[in-house]
Amino acid sequence: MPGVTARACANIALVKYWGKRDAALNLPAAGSLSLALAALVTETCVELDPALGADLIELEGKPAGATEAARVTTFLDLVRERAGITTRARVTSFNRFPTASGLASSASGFAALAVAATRAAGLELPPRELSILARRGSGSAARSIFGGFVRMHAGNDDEAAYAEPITSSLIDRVRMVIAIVGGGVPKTHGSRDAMDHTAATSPFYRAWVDLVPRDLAAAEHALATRDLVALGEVTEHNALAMHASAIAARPGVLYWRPATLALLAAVRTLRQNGRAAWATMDAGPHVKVLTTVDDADHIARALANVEGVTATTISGPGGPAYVVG
Ligand code: 2P0
Repeated sequence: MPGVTARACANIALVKYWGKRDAALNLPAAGSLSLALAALVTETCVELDPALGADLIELEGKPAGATEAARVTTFLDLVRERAGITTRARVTSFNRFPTASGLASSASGFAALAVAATRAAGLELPPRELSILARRGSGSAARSIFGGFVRMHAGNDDEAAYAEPITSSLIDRVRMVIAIVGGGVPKTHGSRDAMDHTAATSPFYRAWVDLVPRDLAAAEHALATRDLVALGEVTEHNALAMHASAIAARPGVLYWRPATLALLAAVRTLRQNGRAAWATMDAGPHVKVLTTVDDADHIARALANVEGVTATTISGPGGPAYVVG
């Protein structure tokens, strides 16, 4: 049987997802809002093969580790159950990310897997159904089914926790500059464990969950009114609030390195000098800067000079996940 190949873009949340209401269904505790990035693409091929006794999973050209393989097989089981089949699959996946970017992405990975695996199993799911399915693999993957700006609904059951695109003419103006912080950074906490640990132990977790709906409303208003400054302000504020809740866990979850703080300071200086620049950080030390087409080159050059930054990439908005060819 021929394989099906799909591509999906990674996304960066402007209003973050950090915490679950239900681990079994992977329901988020709150909504989120993201921008898909064209520069960060995962390509995944799924080939169903009746001769296989078990799924064969290869990531970046190497057999997947036990934990990753189990997570992919659990996801494929959902697809097989839905399609009424039991055939095992050969899965190969590559991140077409800038070299040594240090940006692993479960979002683009599970979105590409959802699209390729459903098609290989003979299912034709509409995008909303694909986003619900991708969520079961990874919460942020629900957003990577769509391009541009995307809102994820918290939902209170499986069918209500889906993503959908948000139309805004700001999409033509925005860019993201990714500043990679490298050089001997110890392995960070995986976001799945870290968000559970934050929810269980941080005195600021409840405040974080209560904050998100207000930040989502502000971000959606900014998109509707084409107000980049308002979008940027809520983006930086929301990232700092997410990290504050994580830092206050016991023990604290601290992703930042000295260069992360230097980048945050540099972004503030750029802003004081009249540039469009707002920072956001995820489950790692890297800093992503929301900016404009006009300012992106200047910002990338400025951030490349910050000590501890090993690479910078400029990305435009990405499109939806799709089957190749
Ligand atoms: C986000 N992150 O909204 C946030 C901000 C990381 C920091 O979504 O457990 O890998 O697989 O649902 O999707 C990372 O969380 O977590 C994430 P699971 P996921 O982009």
